Amino acid sequence: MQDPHLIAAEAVNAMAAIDDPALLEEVKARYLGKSGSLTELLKQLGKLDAAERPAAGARINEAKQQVEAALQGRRDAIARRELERRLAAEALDVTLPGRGQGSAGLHPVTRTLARITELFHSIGFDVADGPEIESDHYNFTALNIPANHPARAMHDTFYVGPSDVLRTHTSPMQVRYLETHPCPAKVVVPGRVYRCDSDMTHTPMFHQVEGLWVDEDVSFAGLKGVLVDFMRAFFEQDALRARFRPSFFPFTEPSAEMDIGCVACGGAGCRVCSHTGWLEVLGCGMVHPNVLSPLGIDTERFVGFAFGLGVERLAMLRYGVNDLRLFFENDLRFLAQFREGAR
Ligand code: 2NL
Repeated sequence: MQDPHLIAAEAVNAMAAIDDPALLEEVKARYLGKSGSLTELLKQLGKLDAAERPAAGARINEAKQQVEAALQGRRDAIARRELERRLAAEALDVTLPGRGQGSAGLHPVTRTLARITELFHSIGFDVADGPEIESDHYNFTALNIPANHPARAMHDTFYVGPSDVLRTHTSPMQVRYLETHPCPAKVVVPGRVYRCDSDMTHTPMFHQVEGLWVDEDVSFAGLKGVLVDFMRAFFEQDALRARFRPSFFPFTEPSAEMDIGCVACGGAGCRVCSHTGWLEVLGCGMVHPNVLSPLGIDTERFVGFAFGLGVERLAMLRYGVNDLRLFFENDLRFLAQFREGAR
């Protein structure tokens, strides 16, 4: 019988220079596999005298252990080398300064929202906000939008339950405000609103500011004065022209839409105003008695006016942004232009 220790020495020698794990397993098979040379020796044990077997068996096992130890040593060395290679390849200098050192700023829509509410606050309007998930009672019924009104159809409204919706305007919060504040009431409600609508000029979420003034002596003339003054202050144009066209909303009567002279061309006609010289900027009207009466407000004594405007639209006009989608992409090259001081 061959000397198992010689075979082991040969195996250890053969493995010593191997770096490739697959090659290493091949060499292992040659010695320890089913028909490996040490395995073959074990099979020959039976041919020996019974007296010689224990000692021979022990020597073979010793030799196998030597080979296995060398094998494990190689496997560990290969794994260690692989780890070192990866660590070197993926080296990271954690002491380098970070890249995000630019200063942050408010989003242009946020800035516009703040500007609008500040202007109304400066003439005595309270500022309130409320839930974005509303019951159809507050979003529709309380606003004189009956059950079969087209504004309730699925294609306009995101339903989040059988009778809960993502608010389609901030008016529901104004109803809540009237429930909790005695008249006279004078409030603006800024916030996110949702409509199931998405194209070049509509996003499923946008921002609105609605205003409401209920008192004994508010009038349509007062409504016009407040809104014209607001637009002149917002666009910083003292001579900004304005006009009111008759319109319809279920919650106001009479209702109107307000146009201002185009702030891009001064009224001469351009692409921004579709060559009309006018820009539609908001909807408004005298609050419908059907909205006030159910709230216990005496409509013989109190009158209200209300308006709603889109914040993205005013932000586009003020900053000269020609694509609504820029507000939602959050590309820092766009946003950086609106940092404080960038104007
Ligand atoms: C638009 C039109 C409008 C209102 C909103 C309102 C709220 C209450 C009662 C009556 Cl609680 N009206 N809000 C009134 C007229 C128009 O918004 O085009 N918004 C973008």
